[in-house]
Amino acid sequence: MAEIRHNWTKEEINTIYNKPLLALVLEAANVHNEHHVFGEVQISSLLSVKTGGCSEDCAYCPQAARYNTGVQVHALMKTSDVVAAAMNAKAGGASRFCMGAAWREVRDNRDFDRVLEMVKAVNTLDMEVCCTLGMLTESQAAKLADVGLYAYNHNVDTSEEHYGEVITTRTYDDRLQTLSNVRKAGISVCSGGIIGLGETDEDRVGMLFTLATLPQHPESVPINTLVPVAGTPLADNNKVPFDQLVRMVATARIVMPASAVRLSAGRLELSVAEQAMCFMAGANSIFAGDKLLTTPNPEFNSDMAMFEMLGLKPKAAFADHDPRVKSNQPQHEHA
Ligand code: SAM
Ligand code: DTB
Ligand code: SF4
Repeated sequence: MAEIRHNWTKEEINTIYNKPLLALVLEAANVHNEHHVFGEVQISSLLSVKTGGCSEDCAYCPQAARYNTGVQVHALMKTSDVVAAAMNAKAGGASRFCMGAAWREVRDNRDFDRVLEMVKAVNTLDMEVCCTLGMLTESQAAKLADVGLYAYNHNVDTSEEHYGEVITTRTYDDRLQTLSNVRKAGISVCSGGIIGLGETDEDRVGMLFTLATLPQHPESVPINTLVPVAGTPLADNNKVPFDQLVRMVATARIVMPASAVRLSAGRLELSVAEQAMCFMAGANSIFAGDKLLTTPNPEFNSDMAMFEMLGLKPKAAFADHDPRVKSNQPQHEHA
């Protein structure tokens, strides 16, 4: 079985990323088959619990207050509405429910108390509860863990070198500090990034290098393709050619063999055949439901038709803690 390594060099990752495409996919498929149940795909559902009006300047984001994107600002939702959405998602086969807030960071106030209440409530539905709320301190992470938060999403987004071209209102180190706070609290880490931000292949390799050399790999690695939104500085960026997405997915799979690789934003632009190649290359998680946070995602029924055609099966919640399931057990630390 492919060893789980934390000492990858950029050169090694670069060599993998640049292999002939089908050789790369074959290698990734083999690693995938060793570490995961082939064809099993985790379904996550996303809900924006607080939308728009964000103080940050993330150049891709429709929710940044400083760009005119037409996104309707919405204060923090009521807990009962969030629970209803989670029940709906569960009925549709989702095993993970992720609540997103357009915040720079969490503040210790009544809104945070309400998010803690939401986490507690969704937890009773026997789903993996995930949040993405911006930067967290160690004590905020501990509070989320106490109420049963399963996972926290916080993306590094791109390479350390390219980061300043995309976001200036916080640093790469701020991002890494939050990931470390989440890890310390014993919460499962979800961290990946976006392609299509104007980065080079070297930056893509650099992003995977950051993730694959963390002391423990993120359990979940979302690979988003930029959804260009009118009004944001990146609205007119070139479309990412499909083979580059496959390279990214396959390389992530090879360098982080036990992690879930999530084919995240951007699926609406992909055909079933293109998505199939991503699943072959090691993607084993998606966001389902016709909306991501503010932008559209494939219709639930068309995703189910794709699952049927490709023979994919939704993964059960908490399967990683089930000793009967092949591999992907919580990782032990290696040097
Ligand atoms: N505000 C929190 C934060 O920044 O961590 C949580 C929500 S934020 C919208 C979550 C992630 O969504 C971002 O880190 C980014 O990777 C992704 N994202 C945002 N806008 C996107 C877009 N237009 N296309 C693709 N991914 C996007
Ligand atoms: C992630 O990596 N992608 C999701 C989730 N984590 C929070 C968000 C995608 C957002 C796409 C733009 C939008 O819908 O606003
Ligand atoms: Fe705010 Fe998050 Fe959007 Fe950045 S990505 S502007 S922090 S909501």
